[in-house]
Amino acid sequence: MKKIGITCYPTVGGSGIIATELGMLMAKQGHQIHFITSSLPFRLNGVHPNIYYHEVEMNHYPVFQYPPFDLALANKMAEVIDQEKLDILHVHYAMPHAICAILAKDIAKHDVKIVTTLHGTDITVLGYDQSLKKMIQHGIEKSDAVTAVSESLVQQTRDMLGITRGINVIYNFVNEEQYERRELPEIKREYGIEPGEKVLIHISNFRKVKRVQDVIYSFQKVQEKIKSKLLLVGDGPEYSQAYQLVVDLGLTDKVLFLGKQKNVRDLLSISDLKLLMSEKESFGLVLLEAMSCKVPCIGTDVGGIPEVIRHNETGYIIELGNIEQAATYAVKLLSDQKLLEKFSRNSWKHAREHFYSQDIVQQYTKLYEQILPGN
Ligand code: GMT
Repeated sequence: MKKIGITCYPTVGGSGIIATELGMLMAKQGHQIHFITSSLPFRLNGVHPNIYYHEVEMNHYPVFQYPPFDLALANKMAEVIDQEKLDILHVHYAMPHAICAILAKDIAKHDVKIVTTLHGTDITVLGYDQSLKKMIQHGIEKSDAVTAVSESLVQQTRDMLGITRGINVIYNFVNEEQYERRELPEIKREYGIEPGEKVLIHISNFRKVKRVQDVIYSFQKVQEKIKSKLLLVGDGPEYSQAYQLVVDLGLTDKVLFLGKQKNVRDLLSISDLKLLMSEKESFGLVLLEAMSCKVPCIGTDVGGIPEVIRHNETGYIIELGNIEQAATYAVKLLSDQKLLEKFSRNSWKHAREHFYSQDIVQQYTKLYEQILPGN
């Protein structure tokens, strides 16, 4: 049994989901898990005797223009390392979590090993920022082990930050029990989806990098040829622009803005095809969620997306911004029921064979064992 601390962003997002699911699976295997976060991770919904939650509390003093949250986090980490005698502190995101962990290790009396998982935004966005670059490099160099969620992210980390140390690729996974397709004709009816109508879906946090507009333009072309609807799930900075575009294109009766949704599985269960047309994406967890629910995907030739979608087998890879190409592939797939069913089966199989949760958890535990004393 190992004692493992986990720090992640506890709010919605793929990295928070992975960190929490990993903690829950490890707790089931008998490890003791200590979440150290600013609020309860949103996926941490069940109770388990091996799971503990340590909240980082902040006092607000008028002398500080900005409350020093990162320092409070490092302080809390140090406290938990000593009190609980943690073996491993696994942090998700180099910035700021790896830095906080290094500081905490320095402060704590008990020896702990730091594992940092890179999820993408810390490298592909923050890595450009000169005011943070050295800090991110330091976090990566000083961790006892570093993992990244795709080969592409490893390469980008090397290219952008000049990192030469070993980085292990450990792919993302989904909770298979949760992401299992169900037959839900009543939900289709409730959303006004007519029998025979195809459903396309896009799920994201509507950040600029997700290029939701490309999804809408592609759908515009698809619906000219195939009776279909588009579900847009999520919310974020580009939401209003996306909404306005749908109005301008006269597609309001065919595009459903569903906002943030907790039960993504049921929405995927009524979908035929998923579109992810991002300009940056280290992995694209939503693709795996879709594939696990037997939904084929079309994604851009960007970051880790081609490591998740098998072109011409589980979906299609298109050039970034190539709306025409996306629409052509979507029409090809949606107009051929046999092909669609084949891609749907392939997607499920690919998800189970290459991203199976138990295999991924084992890769993490093996890594922990490698860096712990006595190995
Ligand atoms: O994509 C986002 O905006 C959220 C971000 C996160 O922190 O969850 O996602 C990153 O980590 C996910 C989990 O590893 C990956 O699936 C996403 O591809 C990655 N996002 C980017 O690289 C833009």
